[in-house]
Amino acid sequence: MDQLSFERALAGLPLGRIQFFPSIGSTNDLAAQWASKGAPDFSLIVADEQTQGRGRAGRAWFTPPGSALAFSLVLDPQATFVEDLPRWAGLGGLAVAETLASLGLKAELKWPNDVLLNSKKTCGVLAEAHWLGDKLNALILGIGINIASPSVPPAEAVNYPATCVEVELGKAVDRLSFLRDVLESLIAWRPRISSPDLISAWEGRLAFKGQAVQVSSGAAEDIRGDLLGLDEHGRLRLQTPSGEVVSVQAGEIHLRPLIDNASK
Ligand code: BT5
Repeated sequence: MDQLSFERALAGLPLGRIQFFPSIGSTNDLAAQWASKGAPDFSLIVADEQTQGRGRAGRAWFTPPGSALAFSLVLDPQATFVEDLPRWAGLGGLAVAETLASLGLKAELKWPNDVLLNSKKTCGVLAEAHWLGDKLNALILGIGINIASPSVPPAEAVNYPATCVEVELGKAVDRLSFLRDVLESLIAWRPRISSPDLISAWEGRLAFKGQAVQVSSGAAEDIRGDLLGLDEHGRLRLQTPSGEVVSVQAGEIHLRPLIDNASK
């Protein structure tokens, strides 16, 4: 992997600038610095290895060299309302799920930001708002995808079972063409970021739909209920045992089907 191979593989896509790093701390951190300096819309930072890859709330994201895709896009927020920020993580997950579907794999989206294959996590999305003063300047959309088996962290290092695309597909996958397909899907969906279509497509691939789940935020009390779907902002809709329908904000939230004893 090098800068030239990315430029060739992504030729013709309406991207901003592309920067490739053999090894970097976190592509999201560098993308945020780039956004402050006025990176053009749809600029891409991609790394073969991350030494400080991040998940939500400072959790670590494992990206060893030679086996994963780790990249961040600097996106013009296009007048997104703040309450619609959860939609961006949905956009990232949807693009990865569509790419997996084109390979014949059934991916499910575990709200708010994971892509599951065979009930195991194969991709995480980290969407971060970048503010300049009180202006939403950019959206940093970071996506990490486990492609080959060395990218799968050891079981004791993860809080949810993990897998990778090649194990689930049973054959080798070209990382560059996978990235191109994800970007094509993102490019196609981005103009519809505020549309009901995005929510329906996301909801159509939602994991645990109709099942009893528990959502915990660490700070607030856990909420239990049947997972109904998404509301118009991309928040999770649950029906609690009392029959009340509540919307849960994205953030420090973990989701578990109640029939599964896994704990996060
Ligand atoms: C996420 O956070 O899943 C978002 C991950 C986003 C990573 C991308 S890579 C490019 C860009 N640059 C960055 O620095 N980040 C983004 P969260 O839902 O908080 O899940 C984090 C948890 O997933 C960790 O605490 C581990 O338990 C688990 N984990 C870490 N690495 C993993 C991997 N490679 N595969 C599966 N699970 C992993």
